[in-house]
Amino acid sequence: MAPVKVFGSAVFANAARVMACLEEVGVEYEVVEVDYMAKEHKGLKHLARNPFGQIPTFQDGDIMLFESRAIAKYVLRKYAKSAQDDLLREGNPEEAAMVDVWTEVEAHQYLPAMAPIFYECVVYPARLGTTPNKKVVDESLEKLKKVLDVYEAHLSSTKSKYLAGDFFSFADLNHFPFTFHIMTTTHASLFGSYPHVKAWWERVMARPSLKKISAHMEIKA
Ligand code: GS8
Repeated sequence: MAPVKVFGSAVFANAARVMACLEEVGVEYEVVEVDYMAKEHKGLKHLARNPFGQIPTFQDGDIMLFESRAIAKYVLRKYAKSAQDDLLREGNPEEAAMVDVWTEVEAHQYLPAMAPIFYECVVYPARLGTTPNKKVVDESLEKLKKVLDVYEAHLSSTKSKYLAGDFFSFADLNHFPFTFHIMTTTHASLFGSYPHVKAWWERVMARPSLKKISAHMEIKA
């Protein structure tokens, strides 16, 4: 069977999310490079894959998908071989609900607070050679601290190893790509003020799938 294809390399955080899921379920995949600097993602060929002209897109036979979280869920639903592989915990409505809650929290609280720091301190310096806009970064750090306060309280009160319970799930994995990049900046030190969050992150990064993908994520000009 032809391997599934991910359009966009792991340099793109949202593509890294998809690849992490493929690694988790052990599916062979082909990475098709999309030349971001040449704006290939805005060209007709890529727009046919994703009308919003974004990376990643994903092909599995006749099915073409975009939106990394939707792709990732498709991969987990289609290819998880055992209940242990099922990072969505679909066999257990209560656990699945907790996975959904922390997946939504990542998308709607965590990432919006973190994304401006990611762009200012990682993407723009690498791609455009700019220095971070201090006002934008400081405002985002304040927002991120408020979000991390909630994570710290959650992890310490539940005494759970992971966000949705004592099992690694899609909710944890979703935090991987952007947090990984922030951890390459001086703002990694922020996590030192949140011992439960820091310990959770170390557990998350011990996953072989994430270690493997993280070796390919460095953003260059
Ligand atoms: C976001 C994709 C995205 O912003 C998803 O797939 O999860 N919600 C979508 N992709 C970036 C590259 S990855 O950081 C991208 O394509 N940016 C260019 C653009 O938006 O034009």
